[in-house]
Amino acid sequence: MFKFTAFYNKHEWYIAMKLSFFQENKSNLLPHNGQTCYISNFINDTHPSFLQQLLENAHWKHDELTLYGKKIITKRKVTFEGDDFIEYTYSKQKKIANPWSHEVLEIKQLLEKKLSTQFNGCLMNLYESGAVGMAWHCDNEPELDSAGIIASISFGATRTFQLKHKQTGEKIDIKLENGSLLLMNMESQQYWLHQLKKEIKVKELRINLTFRQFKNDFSIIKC
Ligand SMILES: O=C(O)CCC(=O)C(=O)O
Ligand SMILES: [Mn+2]
Repeated sequence: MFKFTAFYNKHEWYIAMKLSFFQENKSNLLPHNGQTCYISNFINDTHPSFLQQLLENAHWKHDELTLYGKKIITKRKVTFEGDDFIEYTYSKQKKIANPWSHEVLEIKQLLEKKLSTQFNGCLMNLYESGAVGMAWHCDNEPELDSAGIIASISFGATRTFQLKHKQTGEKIDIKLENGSLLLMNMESQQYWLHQLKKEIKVKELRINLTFRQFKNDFSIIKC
């Protein structure tokens, strides 16, 4: 449970303060080395059409990665939206942000209001069914603000998100439900890997929006 003591480090304070809007205290799911918090029903029933709108309107494309020198086309589809000139390179592939769509902007504004912070990019994932997942990785690219957070919103099928400590191998499972919000600070990226587990029994699709905070000096200043 969050306690507002002087012993929190910079990152813990950050998340604790960002979470102060929640009526009930939310526990950090990690035993050490970072913070990850789960909030169910962040997007409530008043927004039932988000999944359909995102499915129809976003520019979905199979993701391309370079792993061990080989180009791989994933089953997962992705799209990247963000402020002008935001670029994101992961797995040796550079993505240039598409302009914010109406739906994603609406969610971004809700998040920013609730968390009193700002996001300048959102990587979105589309998993057609439980047969599609995402392998172990961490999101610690240099263009992300090391004092920032990643805010991950889920729509559609409930899926299992797993965290694994890089040194000790400790594992934590989190069920990500429709409308939920998962917050991860950057310290957790340093010490923990995460993956979206394949679950063959799940037949429904899922869309995930990961709002990110890019460093300002990585985006070119508009003239
Ligand atoms: O789909 C998810 O919940 C995980 C997404 C993720 O880890 C990523 O986009 O980096
Ligand atoms: Mn990730």
